[in-house]
Amino acid sequence: MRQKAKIEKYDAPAGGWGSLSAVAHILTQEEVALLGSEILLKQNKAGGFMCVSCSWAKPAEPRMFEFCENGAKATAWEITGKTVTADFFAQHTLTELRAWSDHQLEEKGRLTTPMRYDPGSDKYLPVDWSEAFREIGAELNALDPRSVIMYTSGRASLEASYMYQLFGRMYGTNNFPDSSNMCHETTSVALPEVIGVPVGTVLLTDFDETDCIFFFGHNTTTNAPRMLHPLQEAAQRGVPIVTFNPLRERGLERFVNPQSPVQMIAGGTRISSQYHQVRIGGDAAAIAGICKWIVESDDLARTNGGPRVVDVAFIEQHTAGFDEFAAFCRAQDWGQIERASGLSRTAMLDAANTYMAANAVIANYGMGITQHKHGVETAKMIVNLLLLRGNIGKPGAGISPIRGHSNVQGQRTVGISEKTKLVPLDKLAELYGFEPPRWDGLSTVDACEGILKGDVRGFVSLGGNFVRAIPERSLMEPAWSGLRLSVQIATKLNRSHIVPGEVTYLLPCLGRIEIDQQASGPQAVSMEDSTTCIHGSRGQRQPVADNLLSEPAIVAALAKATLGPNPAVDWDAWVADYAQVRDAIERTYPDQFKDFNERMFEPGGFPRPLPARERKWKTPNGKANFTVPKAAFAPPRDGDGIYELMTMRADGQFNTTIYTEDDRFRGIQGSRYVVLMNPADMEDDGLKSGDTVTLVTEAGDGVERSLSELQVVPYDIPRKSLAGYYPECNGLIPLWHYAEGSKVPAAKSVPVRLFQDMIPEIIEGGEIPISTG
Ligand SMILES: Nc1nc2c(c(=O)[nH]1)N[C@H]1C(S)=C(S)[C@@H](COP(=O)(O)OP(=O)(O)OC[C@H]3O[C@@H](n4cnc5c(=O)[nH]c(N)nc54)[C@H](O)[C@@H]3O)O[C@H]1N2
Ligand SMILES: Nc1nc2c(c(=O)[nH]1)N[C@H]1C(S)=C(S)[C@@H](COP(=O)(O)OP(=O)(O)OC[C@H]3O[C@@H](n4cnc5c(=O)[nH]c(N)nc54)[C@H](O)[C@@H]3O)O[C@H]1N2
Ligand SMILES: [Mo]
Repeated sequence: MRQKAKIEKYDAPAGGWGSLSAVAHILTQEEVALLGSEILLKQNKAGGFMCVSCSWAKPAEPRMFEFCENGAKATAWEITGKTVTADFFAQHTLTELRAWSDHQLEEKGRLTTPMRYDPGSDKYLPVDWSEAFREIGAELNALDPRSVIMYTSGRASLEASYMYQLFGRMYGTNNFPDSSNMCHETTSVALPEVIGVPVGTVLLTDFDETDCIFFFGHNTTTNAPRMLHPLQEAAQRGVPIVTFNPLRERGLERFVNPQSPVQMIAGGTRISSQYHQVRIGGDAAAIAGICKWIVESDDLARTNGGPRVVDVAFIEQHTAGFDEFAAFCRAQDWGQIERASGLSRTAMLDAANTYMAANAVIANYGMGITQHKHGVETAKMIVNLLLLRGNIGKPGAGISPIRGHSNVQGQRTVGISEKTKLVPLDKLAELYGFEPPRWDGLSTVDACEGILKGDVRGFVSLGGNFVRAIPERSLMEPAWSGLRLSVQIATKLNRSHIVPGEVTYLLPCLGRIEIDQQASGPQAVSMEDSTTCIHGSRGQRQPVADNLLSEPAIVAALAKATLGPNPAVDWDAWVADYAQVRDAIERTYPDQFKDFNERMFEPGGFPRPLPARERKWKTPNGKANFTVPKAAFAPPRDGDGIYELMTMRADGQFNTTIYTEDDRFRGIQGSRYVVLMNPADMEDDGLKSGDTVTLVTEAGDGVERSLSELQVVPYDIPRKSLAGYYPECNGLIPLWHYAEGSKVPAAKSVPVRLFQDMIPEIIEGGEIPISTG
C-alpha cells in the first residue's frame, strides 16, 4: 500500500515565509546549512556560479540573493556532504536497488568512484578510470557508430557539450538526442519556419518595457521562480498579465518576494490580471478566438474608416500569409471555438481587448504548449497572435519560450543536435580535418524505437535519467537490458544506472558548483539562458570526493580512448585550459561567440545576435510567416468515459530528481501518487476524496499501460481533465504519442480511463469483492 497524501488547501501566496522555511529545511536535510548559505550568495552572479536548476535569465544587477526556493534546493542537493561509495554498492544488488524510489536513490548522495557492473554478482564493482576508458573505447570501436546513442541532459556546459558532439561526430554518429527532445524541441521546430530562429526573442530588459504579458502553460511558481520578480515588477506597474492554464497555479495568482520585508508584511502582489482555465490542449482554439476578434475588429475599423487594429505597416513589410490567416480567423465558429478551448467567448474577447490595447506584448509559454500532439501548430498560433500587431522585434515585445534545464538551449547552439541542418558540419570538417557523418541522427523517440527493435546497441549518457524521463516504461526498461553498452556519466544515482546493459559503467563527475582544478588552474564553464545570454560560471565548493573528474575531462578521455590521434584536436590541452575550448567554439561559430573569453563574465551575460530581434527573417521566403493550423480544433470528448491526463512537476522535484514528496503550492503532502480531478467528475464516477483509482491508457494498440493506487484529489481543474505527476505516470504514455513535427512526447494529454481500486484488504485476503450496490 502506498502512503496516503495529506491534502490541505494552500491559500498563501507563492514565495513568502513558506519559501524561506523550505530553503532552511533543505540545507539542513542535505547537511550543508552553513556552507550552503555562504555559497548561495554567489548564485547567479557574475564571477559566481550559475544555478543548476532552471534556465531563466540572470539580471545584470542581481539582488543580494539572486536565487529562489527551488534554486536553493538544487544547490543544496548538489553540494550535499552525503556520498555513495564503493561500499554502498558492495551492499546492494541492482535488483534490490530497483525496488527503491527515485527519491531514495538520489538522496543517498553524490557518486564518488567509477564503477563497472558485474552481472555475476548483480553489483557494481569499483574500476580504475584508465581501465574504464580503455574498455569503453574498445566497446565503442566494436560497435557500429550508427547504433550508438550519445544523449545529453541539458545541464552540461557549453564546453563539455561542444567537446561531446565533436567526439561523437569524429567517432561517426549524429545520434545526439537531448533532453530538449522531450521539452522545447517543439519550439525549435516551430519557430524557424515562422520567424527564422529556433529560440525566443525577448531579453530581460523587454520585461521593463512591455505593456502586456501573455502566459501559456508554464508553472512559473516552481519551475522558473526568479521569473516572478520581473512579472511582479510588471504587475506593480499595472501591466496586464493574461494567463492560460487548466490549473490555477499559485505563483501566477499571487507572489510575495521572500527577500522583501515590506512585501512579506503587505502580503504580496497579484500577478495575473486574467486567468483563463483553458481545456487541456485547448490553447490553439483559444488563440484562434482571440485572433478572430482582433481580425474582425480590424475589419470593422476598415469599414468605419477608424484607426486600424492590426499593424498594417509591419504586416506589409515583414510578413507573408496574412490574408489566408485572416480568412481562417473569420471562418471560425464561436460555438466550436468555445467547446474546443473550454473558454467562453467573453473570456476570449477580454483577452483580445487587452492584447489590442497594448503597444508591446510578450508571450511566454512552457510545457503546457510543447508537450501536445499539436504543440508545433500551437506554438505557431502564438506567433500568429504576436505578428498581428508587430509584437516581434521591437522593445518590450517578443516570444518567450521558457526553457527547462540551465543549459539546454546552449547545447543546441554548440552542435548537440541529431538534425544535421542545424550543425555547421562543413566548418567542423574544415577545422578538424575529418569527414563528419551527413545523415540525420536519432531523436529521443527514435532512439527509444531503436532500443525496442534492438538496432541501438550502445548508449552514452552525459547526465540525465533517460530511462525514467521517457515514456513507455513497461516496454523500455526490459528492452534497455538488451543494450550491449551503457555508459552513465552522473553526479547522483538514478534509475538509469540500475537498469544495466551487458556492459555498464557508472562514471561520477564534478557538479557545476564544485571547483574544477585543471593544469592551468581552476576552470570556469559557460551556459546560455532562456534569453540567449551567455554566462560564465565558476565552481565555489571543494569537490565532494577526490576521485571525481570533470565532464570535459571525461569526454576527452573517452575520445582519446576511442579515436585515433588527430593533430587538429589536442584533447589534453583543451582539458588543461577550457578557454581553448571556448576559442574553438568561437572559431566554429564566429558570429555567435565573438570575443567569447573576454565577454563571458559580463554582468547579465552577453546576448547572442538573433536576426528576428532585428526583424531580419531567416526563413525560406525571407518573411515572418502567418500560418493556418492544419488540424481542426478538437472538441472535448463526449460521454465516452475517457479523460485527458496531463503529467507535470511538483514543487518538490527537479525533473526525475525528487527532493521531497510534497507539492506545497498545490496543497499536497506526503505522496506523489495522486490524481487531481474535478469534483463534478468525481461525483459522476462515485468517487470521494482519498479514494484510490487505477488509470488505464486508451491506446488501442494491444499494449497494457496502467497505474494503480492513485489517490484522488478534488481540484479546480476543467471537466474530463486529470493531472498526475511526472515521472510516476510515464508508463502511461505510449511512445508513439508525441507532437507532430517535433516528436516531443505528448505528456500533457494522455487519453486514459479511470477505475476505482478494489478495497485492498479484500484483495490481500484473497476474497472476491462482493458488490453491495
Ligand atoms: N523546480 C523545478 N524547476 C524546473 C524543473 C523542475 O522539475 N523543477 N524542470 C525544468 C525543466 S527541464 C522544464 S522543461 C521546465 C518545465 O516547466 P513547465 O513548463 O512549467 O512544466 P510542467 O511542470 O510540466 O508544467 C506545465 C504547466 O502547463 C500547464 N498545462 C498542462 N497542459 C496545458 C494545456 O493544454 N494548456 C495550457 N495552457 N497549460 C497546460 C500545467 O497546468 C502546468 O502549469 O522547468 C524547469 N525548471
Ligand atoms: N511524463 C513526462 N515526462 C517528461 C516530462 C514531463 O513533463 N512529463 N518532461 C520532460 C522534460 S521537459 C525533460 S527536460 C526531461 C528530463 O530528462 P533528463 O534531463 O534526462 O532528466 P533529469 O531528471 O533532469 O536528470 C537528473 C539526473 O542528472 C544527473 N545530473 C545532475 N547534475 C549533473 C551534472 O552536473 N552532470 C552530470 N553528468 N549529471 C548530472 C543526476 O545523476 C540526476 O539523477 O524529462 C522529460 N519527461
Ligand atoms: Mo525540460
